[in-house]
Amino acid sequence: MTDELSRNEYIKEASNYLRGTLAEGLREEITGAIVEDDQQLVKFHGMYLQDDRDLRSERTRKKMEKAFSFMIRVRIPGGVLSAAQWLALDHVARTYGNTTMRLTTRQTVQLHGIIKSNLKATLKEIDSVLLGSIAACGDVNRNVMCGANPDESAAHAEALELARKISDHLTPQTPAYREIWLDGERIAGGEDTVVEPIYGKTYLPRKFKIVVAVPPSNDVDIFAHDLGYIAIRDEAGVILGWNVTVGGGMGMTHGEPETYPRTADVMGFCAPKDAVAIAEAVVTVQRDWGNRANRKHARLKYTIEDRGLDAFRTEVMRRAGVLLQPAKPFVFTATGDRYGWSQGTEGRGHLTLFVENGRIHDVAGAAQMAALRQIAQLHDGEFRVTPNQNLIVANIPTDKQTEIHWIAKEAGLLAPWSGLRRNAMACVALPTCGLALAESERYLPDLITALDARLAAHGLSADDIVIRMTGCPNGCARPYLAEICLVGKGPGRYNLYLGAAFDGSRLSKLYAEDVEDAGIVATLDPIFAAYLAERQKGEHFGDFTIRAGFVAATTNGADFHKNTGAKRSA
Ligand code: SRM
Ligand code: SF4
Repeated sequence: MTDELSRNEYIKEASNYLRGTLAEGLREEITGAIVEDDQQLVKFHGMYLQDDRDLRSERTRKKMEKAFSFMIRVRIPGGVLSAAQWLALDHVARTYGNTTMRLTTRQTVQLHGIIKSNLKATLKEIDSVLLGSIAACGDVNRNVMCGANPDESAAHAEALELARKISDHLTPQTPAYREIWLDGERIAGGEDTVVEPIYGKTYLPRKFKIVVAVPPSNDVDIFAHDLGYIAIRDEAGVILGWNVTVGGGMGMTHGEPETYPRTADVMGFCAPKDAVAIAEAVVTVQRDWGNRANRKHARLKYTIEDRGLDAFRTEVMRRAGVLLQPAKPFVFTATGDRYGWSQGTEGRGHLTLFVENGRIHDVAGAAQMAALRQIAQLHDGEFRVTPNQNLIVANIPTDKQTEIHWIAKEAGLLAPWSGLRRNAMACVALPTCGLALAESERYLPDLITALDARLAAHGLSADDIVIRMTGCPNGCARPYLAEICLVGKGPGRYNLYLGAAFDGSRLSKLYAEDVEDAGIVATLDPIFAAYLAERQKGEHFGDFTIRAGFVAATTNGADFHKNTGAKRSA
């Protein structure tokens, strides 16, 4: 190893396949935290050490340790859970967590507020329903996403099968997870090729994300991910193979233009039998070519910018032993979820629920945890977390549909929402996220109420407009692909980006910097008015803001920071 490697590379190398001193740290009762190197390693086990940021200053004043607890992210390929699994997650959230469940933008469930001494009990209960959190975070392949649109049942089943196969194939093999959390027998270390045949001792240079999409829905936001598969079907709906996309990503840092979000490139088309081999080859090329010195330049999107798509494709084909064919035509129409009932096969129905920003809790007038628990006790079908932080109760037999409908309605999971709210996402941000610069999940609902009042005044309430907010530029709610994008800059301040495509294919552009929260409505209102007055038939808001000259189009990630700022004064 050379001195140029980032600190995390040394931590991984010395960790004995992700063990570090986690087992010892768990027994250390004097603190609710774990040592710094283990904080990096525990991510590979699907956990983050956090503290309640609302309590920070008070505890510092009282000379107390921060209010430490852990967030556990469960690995759920394609977001599909059985009713029994739902009930187990609900139980651990109420017994050990902060009594809420958080559906994420990658179709997983996060449990917040678990103190160190409860980690093992929580993970054992999760394991008892055949779920786990290994590799939900860390420098490895994360949860594999899969389109959730219930109108595409047959294709969904095949897409889900691929997502699960890829997920299994790329799950780390280290026995450390079983040993540490589930009291499994300790197994001695070994050669990299034996313990981790795909990753080796130092795993990947950075996180890695894979999705499977079924057009015309782009609910997974395929262009935001390191690797993606687009189902290509014949006229009868049979999947002929997959277009493969590479090099998407959202994260950037304010004031560092060498970091930027990027939309993925379509690299070619592969037959169904080759899809997993392609995934392995893409991962190993990134393992070997990715930047291990600078973590801000370590994602696959930068490897592809640095080496070029052609060289990358050639190396992937060589390693996989597969000749990629030219990509086939495909059309995406939208990134949102399809709410309400849709018809499945054999008389079964699917009900897509609206869960605001993915947070399930029991609050006055909306006992959502209780309602979903009741549904899970009634229903032996599936629960599917969508890529938009919502939930589908899938495959409900006819005789249970009315009862489930009313339980969901009563809990506020079915109410009619405006075009803006039903297309909204916010990341978690404060108080748990250590990287948040501004509020997000706790603020966006109120902002939407204020924006909705203006949209109603313009007669635009029913129009689908995608809005996303994050508390920092890391991009956890994929904001740069939203037609209205608000990114936290500091307490109560946001950068406003406009001009992304409704189908998720084009990034936005900076329109106004450092907008105070109180000024967001006034900044957008004249643009809404112009949209009403000047839009063409069927024109989406993001396309309009470019055609009408409010922002320049971003055609490629590397242009993201060029030609920014308001072009037309509102
Ligand atoms: Fe994220 C880090 C939450 C999806 C890009 N993300 C974090 C952490 C763990 C903060 C930290 O490192 O300390 C956040 C925990 C907050 C909390 O209290 O729960 C966090 N990310 C989330 C979730 C829960 C947001 C949500 O509201 O749903 C999503 C969990 C996904 C999952 O279940 O696996 C989540 N994060 C994403 C996405 C969207 C996606 O993957 O589709 C992105 C952008 C896509 C991408 O990766 O490029 C994303 N998260 C990041 C980044 C920036 C990565 C980069 O390349 O720069 C960080 C920070 C980092 O890695 O250094 C980050
Ligand atoms: Fe935290 Fe930033 Fe991700 Fe929001 S975007 S959850 S503030 S890391």
